[in-house]
Amino acid sequence: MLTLQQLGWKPVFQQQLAQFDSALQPVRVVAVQRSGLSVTPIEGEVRDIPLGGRWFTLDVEERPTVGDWVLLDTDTLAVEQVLERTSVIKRLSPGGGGEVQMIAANIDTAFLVTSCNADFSAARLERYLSVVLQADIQPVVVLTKIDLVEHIDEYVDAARALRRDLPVEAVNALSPDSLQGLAGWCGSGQSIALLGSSGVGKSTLVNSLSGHQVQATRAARQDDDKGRHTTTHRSLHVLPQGGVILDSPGMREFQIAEAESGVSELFADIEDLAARCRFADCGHDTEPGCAVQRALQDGSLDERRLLSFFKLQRESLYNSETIAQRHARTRQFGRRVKEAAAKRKNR
Ligand SMILES: Nc1nc2c(ncn2[C@@H]2O[C@H](COP(=O)(O)OP(=O)(O)O)[C@@H](O)[C@H]2O)c(=O)[nH]1
Ligand SMILES: [Mg+2]
Ligand SMILES: [Zn+2]
Repeated sequence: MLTLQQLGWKPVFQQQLAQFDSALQPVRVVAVQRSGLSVTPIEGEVRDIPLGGRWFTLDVEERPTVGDWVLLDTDTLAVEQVLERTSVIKRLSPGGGGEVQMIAANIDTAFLVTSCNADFSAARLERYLSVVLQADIQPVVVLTKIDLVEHIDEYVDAARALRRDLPVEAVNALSPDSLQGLAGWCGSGQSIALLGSSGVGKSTLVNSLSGHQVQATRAARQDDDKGRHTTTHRSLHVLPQGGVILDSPGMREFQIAEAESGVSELFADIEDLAARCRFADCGHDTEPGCAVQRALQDGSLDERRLLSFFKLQRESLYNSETIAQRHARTRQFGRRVKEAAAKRKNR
């Protein structure tokens, strides 16, 4: 039987219990299905439980997601409460319309997984980093498939250049011995999320870290080096080192949502430069006295990084507005439904 602590329970969750009925049982969400959840064992078994209709009237961000701690009524198995999260990873849903997609909650460390081949993209890692820093989660870049390339250092250096003090681990995900460097983040009480495209080796990492086959993996297609989606449900696994790891399906695109402060944190050096421009509203283009242009010219600032900063800043602002508009529409709709119901009553 796993204890709550072994599943990542922390004092911040314990403290929240005082305000709720003490008969409610805390369980952790291991997977989300269309109309229900899988949760950590009750009486020894992982359970699939339905999610009552009232949850679907709430915004997706308020509904339980993988990694959440929820309180169950043990008689009816109804989900009564989602405990306040310590962190949450989300992105803009690729479907559009300002929908947010939840990826994981209550995460301490995110492994940003990319392979040492065509998949490697500094720009994509910067997307993940913005979202992870925004959520106050420790990022670790995990470069996989080092057994397949000659010049590992090129990838390691490119990853290290993304942010000062960013941990970067180069591994062969198939070989447990090469994963020693990740152990420091996998200890008791730690919850780890994996972010990365399909086929980079996320499920392989989960298997090698677990010491046995817990996740289905599939060979990447040879022709274009893009993997197929083999992880159908996000899922949570307890590691021998004591931590908990969440596998997730590959993400083809990762549009950042509401990550302004994460973007600022990742590009703090550029923001510092911008603060030194002669004009407060400098566009960092042709303005005289532009400290950003000066840094570009003297080589202390990389043009790729600058363009990436502009792009992510714009994207984050734009997406935050789209999300805010959708929230407003949902609220308005809710009000209209209530008004209509009240009118019917008064008739
Ligand atoms: N040679 C080698 N193959 C790897 C490595 N990591 C993953 N693979 C292979 O890449 C394919 C995709 O891995 P998988 O874990 O399913 O990727 P996921 O989509 O990110 O979960 C599988 O065939 C793995 O065996 C690695 O470090 N080295
Ligand atoms: Mg997988
Ligand atoms: Zn400027």
